This record gives sequence, structure tokens and C-alpha cells, in this order.
Amino acid sequence: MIKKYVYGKPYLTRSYSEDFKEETGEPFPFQYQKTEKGYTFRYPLKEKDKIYGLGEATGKIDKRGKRWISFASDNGHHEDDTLSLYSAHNFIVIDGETPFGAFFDSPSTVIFDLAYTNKDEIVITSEKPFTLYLIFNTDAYSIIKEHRNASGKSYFPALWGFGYGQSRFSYFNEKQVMKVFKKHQKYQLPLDYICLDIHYMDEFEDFTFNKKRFPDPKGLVTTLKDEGVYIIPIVDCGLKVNEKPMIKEGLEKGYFVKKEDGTPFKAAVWPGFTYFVDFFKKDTKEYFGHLYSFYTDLGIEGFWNDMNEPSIFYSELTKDLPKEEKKKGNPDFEGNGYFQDYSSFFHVIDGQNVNHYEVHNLYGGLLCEACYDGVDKLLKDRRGVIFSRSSYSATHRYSGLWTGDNSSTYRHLRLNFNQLLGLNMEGFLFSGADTGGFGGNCSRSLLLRWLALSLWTPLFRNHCAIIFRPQECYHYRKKKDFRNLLNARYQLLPYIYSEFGKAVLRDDILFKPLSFIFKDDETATNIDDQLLFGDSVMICPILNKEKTRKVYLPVSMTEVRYDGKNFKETNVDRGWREIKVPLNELVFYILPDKCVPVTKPCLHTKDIDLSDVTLIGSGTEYEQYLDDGFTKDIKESNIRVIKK
Ligand code: MIG
Repeated sequence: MIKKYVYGKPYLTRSYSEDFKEETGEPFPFQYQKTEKGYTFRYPLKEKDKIYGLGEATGKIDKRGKRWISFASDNGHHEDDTLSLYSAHNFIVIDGETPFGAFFDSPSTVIFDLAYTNKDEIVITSEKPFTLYLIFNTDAYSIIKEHRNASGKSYFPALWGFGYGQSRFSYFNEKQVMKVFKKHQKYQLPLDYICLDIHYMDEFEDFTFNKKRFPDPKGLVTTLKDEGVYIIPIVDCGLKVNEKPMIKEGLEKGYFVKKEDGTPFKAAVWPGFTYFVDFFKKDTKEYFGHLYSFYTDLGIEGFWNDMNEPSIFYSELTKDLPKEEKKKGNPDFEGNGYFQDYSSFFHVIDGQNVNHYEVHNLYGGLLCEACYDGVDKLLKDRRGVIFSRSSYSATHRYSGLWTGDNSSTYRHLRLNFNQLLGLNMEGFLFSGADTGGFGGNCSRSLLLRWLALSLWTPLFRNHCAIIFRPQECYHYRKKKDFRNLLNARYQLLPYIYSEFGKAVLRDDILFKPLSFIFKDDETATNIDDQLLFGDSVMICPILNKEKTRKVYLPVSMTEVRYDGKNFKETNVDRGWREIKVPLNELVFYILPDKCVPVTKPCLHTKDIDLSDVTLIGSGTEYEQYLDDGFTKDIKESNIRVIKK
């Protein structure tokens, strides 16, 4: 059951698709107070209560003890105690004797003190008007499904988006891109797409290719696509200030955000000064979405939307400030260290000038919506592949999400693992981290361990920043070890793709804690380094330097050990066990009476046959979601039961 409460006159976010009737009473079980600081909600926690949610937020899986400021921020150097990240995801579940969910649907900042200041009390504050949805159901899992149901179906990319992707900031020219492809081919490393970072552009300007370095983008795209490898260009959010017709059109029609005096706001990002589309205005989404035709005309079908918090380096106002001043983060939140100057620009909403701060958290998601609608039309009857850096609750309807800049450390591998449940709770089924880490030199063992985790995440991409040691798998010794883990992904794709399809259709999540299923098992409730993946699998990746780890089995299961070719199955008893996992192997578990469909290895999803599967595990049948990988008709009848 969902109850809706409205505070002030909030801007309609359209995050929940249904029209819920507004309640008038107190938002029980919260104690509500209106103070100078805004709208405040308190809840006393019981000793065993756990808190899940906040989407992309870092910290433990159980968010009890966390402080969080929901304010979309570019923060590449985040850690467990970071206060804000790229996305603003405002849904939490308090899991205890009387579980309930709360979605603070606010276009602006919300402050979550989840038993941080006072260890037994939740205090949530919003300065600006917003809508509160409270969700009541029997358990945390059911509450999450209700939130998923109310916020709309998850974005479903083309099958090739589930392949392995290789990225780098940046591949500087066509030759380097071809080399990445050829090396993967030479060492028989599976690959479905290569990402082009900002250096493919002409002076960092979106919707251009540098003619010298990429003389024939259409040729490149076609050649690679024939081989089964797609190109995904990055698209930055700011549009370079110049005299081009698309910019003139934007200025004439008032499509860009403005300063208080009504003149267009300019701020510098990679190409120098840029304009920002005012996605709140009618017509602007269509304008922006159609710009992607530049890429689709070249045969491109995948897009990587960056910097859409929006993140800016400096504005006209802050341009001449001394560097230290320019670098000063906003005092209210953490950021990329640059003074974001959001107070200088305004959106036009229902004919009114609204300062960016009032609606900041919606911006990145609105860009995704514009991109999705545009690409949807441009690709006609085919699904594309889109992922973004910034988002709001419900952006999952339009885009996948990657978790932004991370580091090549075991700490960040663990941090990535901890984000999986929250992202799924927000509907971001198509999500994943920069595998191997963005900043830093990734060691061979770290990359292998990270691959062993990321091969379960639907968005599976290796990305690395400029200046660091190359991170493509073929740069490391014993390529076969890397091939093993990439093969594992492709052989498991029938399962991963099918679980994804079912989760989309049934408002389900892919990653869940053991406690969601094994409710009465006290030990299972406290396990936070193992997760269930879909209906059949339990994953237990190694997230540190060790070669072994302890695994807890709430029931007897099938232990599966994959060595690059075979899935070796052993029945193992419930309870604790210690397992040894060599760097080139994958170990996971299949729940009793469940099955996992696996297929033969291949190098590209174009060569995969998702219907040609073997069922492993102790069950006898499996419900498989299956389609042609491109259709937009995602329907229940695509699910069929297959038997051993
Ligand atoms: O200012 O395009 O998170 O993945 O490689 C940095 C360059 C801009 C940030 C993204 C990262 C990307 C980088 N971008």
C-alpha cells in the first residue's frame, strides 16, 4: 500500500506513474515537524532495524549509521563516507518488525541522517517542497517491488549492451580503436563494444568527429559492427558556444538555461564555454534528442551521457577567480572541487523563472529522457544502448547508469559491490562500475577479481582514465585467465539476460541480500558480502587480496566452479565453508531445485544463441525470458519454461 503526502507546492517529478490520492493526516510512522530548516521527519529505530536504499550512495549495504545529502554531484574521489554522488536517489526501506518504505520525491536537496548523529534515530530533512510516498507491505522485498511498480519499467538495452565493453579516456584515433578490436580478436577475448571518450570529438564539441583522427567514422562503425563490435561515443551535456545552426536555433527558440536577466548562461566544460539545454521547457527535449541523429546517421546505436549533473569547471562569474577560489566546492555539499555556480542560472517552468537549485536533482535524468526519446525514434524498431552518469529516481525508465569515477583499489571493488542493491532498488538494472577502476594503475589480480564481480552486472565495461597504465585485458600476462572470466560472462548470458528480462517485466531486482529469501535465518540476515543474483544464483566474489574466503550457505546448494570451459557442479551442505578461488576461476552457488541456463562460449553476442542452452543446478526446469535482442516488444509471453 502506498500513501502520498505533499509538502508545499513541489514541482511534479513524474517519478511515480500512478496518481495516488493525497493523504491529509500525519505521515505515520514518521514524526513530522516543520521547522526553520524545512520539513523534518523523525523515526526512532529499534535495535535490529536495518536500512536499505539511497540508490548509488556509498557505505555499507545496510545504510544505518550513514549521513547523505541527496544532491547530484561530480565526485570522482568518493569513499564510504562521501555525502553526495552523481545521482540523487531518494528511496529507503526500514527493515524491521514493522517494515516500511519512504520515497522523498524532491527535485531539490534532501538530507538523510540515518542514525548518524543519534544512533537510534532517523532524521530526514528537506528544505524545499516535495512529495513523500510511504510504502507498507509485509517485508522489505515486497516494499521494493511496490516502489519499482509505481516508478515504471526499467530501461532494457539491446542484447549487445550485455556484452563486454572496452573503454578508455581516450582512444585518440581510428588506429587505436582498431588496435583494441584486433587485440581482443587475436587473444580471443570476447568484446561487444568500444567506447570513444572526448578525444574523438573536434575540440571536445559534441556531435562532431575530429576529421584528422577519425577521417571516416561511418566506415569505422560499419567495419566494426560487421565484426560484432559496436561503437559508443561519449556525449557531454554542455553544447559548445559557436555559430552553428543548432546553437543558433537553440538561442532563437530560448532552449538554453538563462541568467536572471534573461540572457543565456554560459559555463565552461571541456570545449570551453557551453550552453545548457533547459530540459524543463517544452520542445527542448525533442530538440536535444534529435541531435543524436548525427550519430545514428553514422550507424551508431549506443550512447554514453556524461557530465549531466551538470558538472561545470567555471562560469562567467567565476572565470576570473583565483584558482583556489574556483576550486572551492560548494559549502553545502561535496563536489568535483569546482565552484559549480548553480545560483547563476534559471529554468523556465510554467512561465516562471526557477533557480537551478530548486530543481537541480532532476536535471541529469531529464537529459536521459530526452536522449531516450530521441534515440527511440531514430533507431525505429531497434533498441539502443544508453547509460548515463547522473540520474534521479525514475530515470531508470530511460537509461542505464554507470557509477562514475572510481579507483583501482580493492576498497573500491568492495564499494562497488555495496552499491548493487541500492541501484537495483531504484530500478537501475542496467548498471555497472568502471571495471578495474577509473583512476590509478590496476594490478593484474585486481582486474581479474573485478571482472569476476562485474561479469554479473548487466553493464559490464572496463574503463580507465587518461595518464594511467593501460587497462585492457590484453596488456596483462596470461591472457587466458582474462579470457576465462569473459567467457564465463558470455556462457552465463542466457541466464543474466533472462533474469534481467523477468526483472523488468515483474518489477523485480537482480541483486538482493540473503535475508530477502532466508528470512528466518539469523546468520543469513547479517551476511553482507554475498548476494543473490536473480532467482537461482548466490554470488560470493572475493573483494580483497585474499585467495580464499568464507561463504555461508543458508541451505544446501550446488557449488559451481568454472575454469574457463566447464561448469563443475558439486552438492554442498548448508553452513559455513571456506573456498579457495584462483584468480582465473569463478565460483558461485545455485539454490536448491533451481537451474541456470548456460551456453557455449563466443566472442560477440551476435554469435550467441540464447535458446541453445544446457541447464545446470539441481532443479529440473527454468523459466527463460528470450527475445531477438532488439525488439521493443518486451512482453510476458517472451517467457517460456524449459526443461532438463
Ligand atoms: O572531466 O570524458 O566520469 O568516465 O572518462 C571528466 C572524460 C570527464 C568524467 C567521466 C569519465 C570520463 C571523463 N569524464
